[in-house]
Amino acid sequence: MTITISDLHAVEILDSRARPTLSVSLSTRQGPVVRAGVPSGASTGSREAVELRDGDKSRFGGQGVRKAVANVNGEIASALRGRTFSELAEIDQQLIDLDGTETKARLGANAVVGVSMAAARAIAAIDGRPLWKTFVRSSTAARLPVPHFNVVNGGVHAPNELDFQEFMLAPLGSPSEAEAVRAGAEIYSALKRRLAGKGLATGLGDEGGFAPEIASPEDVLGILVGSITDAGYEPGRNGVALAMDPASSEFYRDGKYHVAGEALSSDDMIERYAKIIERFPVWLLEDGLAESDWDGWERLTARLGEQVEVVGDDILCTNPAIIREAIGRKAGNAALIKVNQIGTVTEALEAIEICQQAGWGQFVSHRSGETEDSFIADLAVGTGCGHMKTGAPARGERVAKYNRLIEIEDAEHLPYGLA
Ligand code: 2PG
Ligand code: MG
Repeated sequence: MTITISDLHAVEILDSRARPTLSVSLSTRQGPVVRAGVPSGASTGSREAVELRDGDKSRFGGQGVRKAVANVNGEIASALRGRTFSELAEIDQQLIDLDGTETKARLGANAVVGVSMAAARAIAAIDGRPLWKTFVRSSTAARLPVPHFNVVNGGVHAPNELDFQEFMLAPLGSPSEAEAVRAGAEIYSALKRRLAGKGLATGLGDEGGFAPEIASPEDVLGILVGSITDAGYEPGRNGVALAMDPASSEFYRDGKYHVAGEALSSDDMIERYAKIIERFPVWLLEDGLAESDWDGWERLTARLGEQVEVVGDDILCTNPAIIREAIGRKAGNAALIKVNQIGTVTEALEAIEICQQAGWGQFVSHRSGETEDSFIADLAVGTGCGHMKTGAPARGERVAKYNRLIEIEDAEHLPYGLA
């Protein structure tokens, strides 16, 4: 395979939060013309690749991305136009070299990742293969991931009093992707009825989950278990389990975790999680502790790592070097994988591979600000990572990814779930 880039063109579009982002179109001399939409986070890690925003307060409150767009249409297009490459890694290396910073801040990680995603898609199109097949390596088989539906939103994703950011349904026991999505949708509806029945608001947060005024995480988990049962499913690993992303960096201040009016130490938090895991069928805990609390992460993993998947998001930032350090320190046993957090598809694939070699989990993720691009569904399938989160089974930008998984399953029979 060779790919010759004949043109690149970006335009400023909207993400799901009414904030500007980029749509990047890439044309090739081989024929295919493809497009990619760039996601954007709200609860970001401090070591993430850096988005370029205009800062011009007269447009979108300073959030415009015209500079990033101009970088794609100008400098990046000039560097890549007419060039022939034999693989994605070569294109991504060009982008990294061209930017020249650690964090992709000069050209903008939002500009760079859009080009990288489009290039991956173009290569698949030239090969005449579905995108997911280009991510399959000989060492890992493709699998359909367990979808993790974020059905209750708090933290910086919703204006309610709930400090924990995400409460997810994980249909680990479903027989197929389509049945897993059905379970997510049916339980989502049951949850809406249960919340309404309690007189709680059923308005939505940024990822399409409900944003009720509930302060206690344990109360939310209780309602979720009830909703799973209401919808006729079995709570637990043989049926539908639960997962949480407290995104605790957001409520960590002065060495304490501020949850529902209490100020807790790292060890208090760990014991709180231990009790939660005893009471509720939680199988995965992401960002249980803050990104700066490395010693806490080591203790959390030692205490609970046998019982649950301990996923690092803000602390790891999909960064291969940081993931290697965390593996060495036994700080966590899985990494969240967000392509825009590191800035190129190749580096995200490297992060996944490092985890696979270390026996760590890899949890592919959307961002809270999304477009209708379903790229991550293919990434999750092809890498065989086994599980993926992309919000509630509602709202077009979330559903686009779940629907893509169903379409992949329909086209080719692949095993479902964690290996
Ligand atoms: C997270 C993500 C995605 P954001 O914390 O895991 O759910 O949120 O995109 O705002 O970082
Ligand atoms: Mg997170």
